[in-house]
Amino acid sequence: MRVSGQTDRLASSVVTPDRAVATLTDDVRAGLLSRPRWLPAKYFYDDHGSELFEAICATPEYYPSRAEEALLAAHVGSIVEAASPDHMLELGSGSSRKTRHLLAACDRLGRHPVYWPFDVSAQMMLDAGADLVGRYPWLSVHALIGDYTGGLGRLPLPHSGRRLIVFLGGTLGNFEPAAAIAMLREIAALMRADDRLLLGLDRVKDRGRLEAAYDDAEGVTAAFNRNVLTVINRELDADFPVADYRHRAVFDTEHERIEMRLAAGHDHSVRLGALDTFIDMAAGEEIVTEFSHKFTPASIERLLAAAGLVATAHHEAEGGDYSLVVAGRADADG
Ligand code: SAH
Ligand code: AVI
Repeated sequence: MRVSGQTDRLASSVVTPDRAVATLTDDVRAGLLSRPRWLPAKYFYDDHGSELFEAICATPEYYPSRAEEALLAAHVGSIVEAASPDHMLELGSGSSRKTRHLLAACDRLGRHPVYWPFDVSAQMMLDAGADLVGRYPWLSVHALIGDYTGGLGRLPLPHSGRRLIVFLGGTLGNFEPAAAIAMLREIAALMRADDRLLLGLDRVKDRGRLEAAYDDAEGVTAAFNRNVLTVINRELDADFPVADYRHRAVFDTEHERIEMRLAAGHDHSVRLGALDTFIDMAAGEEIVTEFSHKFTPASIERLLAAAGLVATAHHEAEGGDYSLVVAGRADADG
């Protein structure tokens, strides 16, 4: 792995999971050999997929990233003041681009937390860490490489000091409802009375805008979606005809989620070399590749409550497009 511009202020460690995490082989066996066929969304994020996600954020249709950044820019002072962090842990930090607002506000307010990004996409995270230590001479970055679905119980954060846990981008929406609550409970378990969670969540809105955000005219999201098949071809000696799969993004009103799918363009058989098997795909047959849940103020409150958390501030984008929520433990005094 390339670590550009490494200084003594940029360290990294591989996170030891609390519990066994399924391998790509396990997931492909469970997801592609069953009906409906599915794949976990985390496999989008190889180096190329991480770059494609950044390109999605720049498309005119993908409003969530801009909406979240605008909310951060507007409210970052009060968020940092309330949290007064000594340690900032960010789940699914990616390029850490929006995190700069938080770090700049920390600097303005004379708080100099250690930054702990945690991501499965190591190269993107290390490049981001190198950039951040270059920007902020006071900053120490400790990058945590791993899969956060393996648990948060063994992170090497020191016990003392106030924590701000950051989970941006609406990424919690990529969890199914029960898993989202379980994840928030694990986050709550890391928090003491004064600690804060900063959570970005996308909101339910009209189907047209939602589906366009996940099917941009330039085809960047389509390329991101198909990239998961390229990952499987490379890692599992498979031969998906990647270009022949059609990208689909459908809003499911009942479950309040966008479903991304890949539809086979024609009848074909796919070799899964590492699993020593084949699957037969019929023309039009779909693989579900991602859920992206959308929320309402009421569903956000319920989600937090189910995890023992309560909102201490809720910043909403104009028209209710997006929510940036600051939360603390519900059992904290005051
Ligand atoms: N927070 C950034 C990036 C969001 S994209 C933003 O708001 O722009 C989602 C990020 O979560 C990616 O960087 C991806 O690599 C990471 N990710 C997805 N699943 C993960 C997992 N299971 N464990 C750790 N990181 C994961
Ligand atoms: C990272 N995650 C919140 C994005 C989302 O909107 O669900 C991933 C994404 N998928 C397609 N476009 C963006």
